[in-house]
Amino acid sequence: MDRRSVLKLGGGAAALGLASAGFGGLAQAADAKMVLKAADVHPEGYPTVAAVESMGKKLAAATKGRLSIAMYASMQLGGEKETIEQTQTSALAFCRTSAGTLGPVIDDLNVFSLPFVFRSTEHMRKVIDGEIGKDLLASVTNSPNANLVGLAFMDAGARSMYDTKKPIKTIADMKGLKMRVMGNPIFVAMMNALGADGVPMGYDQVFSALQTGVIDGAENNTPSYVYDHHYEAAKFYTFTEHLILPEMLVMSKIVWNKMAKPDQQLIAKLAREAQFEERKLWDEKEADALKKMKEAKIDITYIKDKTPWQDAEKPVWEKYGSKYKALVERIQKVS
Ligand code: GTR
Repeated sequence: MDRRSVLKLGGGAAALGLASAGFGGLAQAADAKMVLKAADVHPEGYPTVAAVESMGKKLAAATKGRLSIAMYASMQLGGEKETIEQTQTSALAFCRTSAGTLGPVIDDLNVFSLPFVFRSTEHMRKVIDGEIGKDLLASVTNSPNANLVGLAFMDAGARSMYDTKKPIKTIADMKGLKMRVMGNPIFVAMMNALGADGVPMGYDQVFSALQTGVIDGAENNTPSYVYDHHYEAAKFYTFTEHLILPEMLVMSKIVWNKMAKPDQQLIAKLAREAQFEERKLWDEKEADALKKMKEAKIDITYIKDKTPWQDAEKPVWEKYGSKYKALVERIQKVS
């Protein structure tokens, strides 16, 4: 592609990875070969990565290779905040991210970041698969400043505490622990409500922060804990399951708007399929992660009665929950 063509393409060209030689600008975009760039913080083989790669293969098959997806896994392009920003500016076409990291960009999503908002992962699945999920994807797309299109939700199980120091058996054991959380004020408050010290930090820094003692622990689901290596540094895992936080697949609105309607429809359909494909992979990966934790002799604690943990989070609900009251009521009604 010559320099003039590149200039003509403007924003979005990078994410589209317009690969075909001789592509002469947007007027011909409908038949141009596009490699859509996607990013994920997790490594190859992780359910979210595999589901988006599979979506890319289906996209390539359906368009005879005209559209495809190039996955940049393992934080090659930075942490989640960075990849969201790259998607907003169209340096990336897709970003798979946690709803928790997107909350500061699209406020409605913060409803999922309220501790213990779901009764179980089954409850969460029904919510993201149904009308509420649809409405929240629309909130992403309709958010005037986000510049993103909400395509799909994905499973991420339940998040629990882990640390390098000692088994966490009761809330009292949380006292004074420096615990990493995602960059969202709700999570800092959530940790502080338990007596710990919530430290917001990008996911790309967590492993080394655990190793060097910059933090004492973090919280995450078991596949992230195992496959992103945190379990090599933090040997104590406690099933508090305080957050059941779905993942999201979002697209750059700049890139989306450059696509023909049938391509948009195809992408939306395949993203919805990826939501269910990831779920199957998720269940397998969770079982595998637990097996690996046992093999590695991780000190595992189960919390039988979560009521004290839920009660401790009441101040967080009081501070952050009231504006999501209507949405929370809808969520609670889903059975
Ligand atoms: C993982 C999630 C990532 C990221 C990470 C984190 O479970 O899949 O998207 O949010 O947690 O804690 O930052």
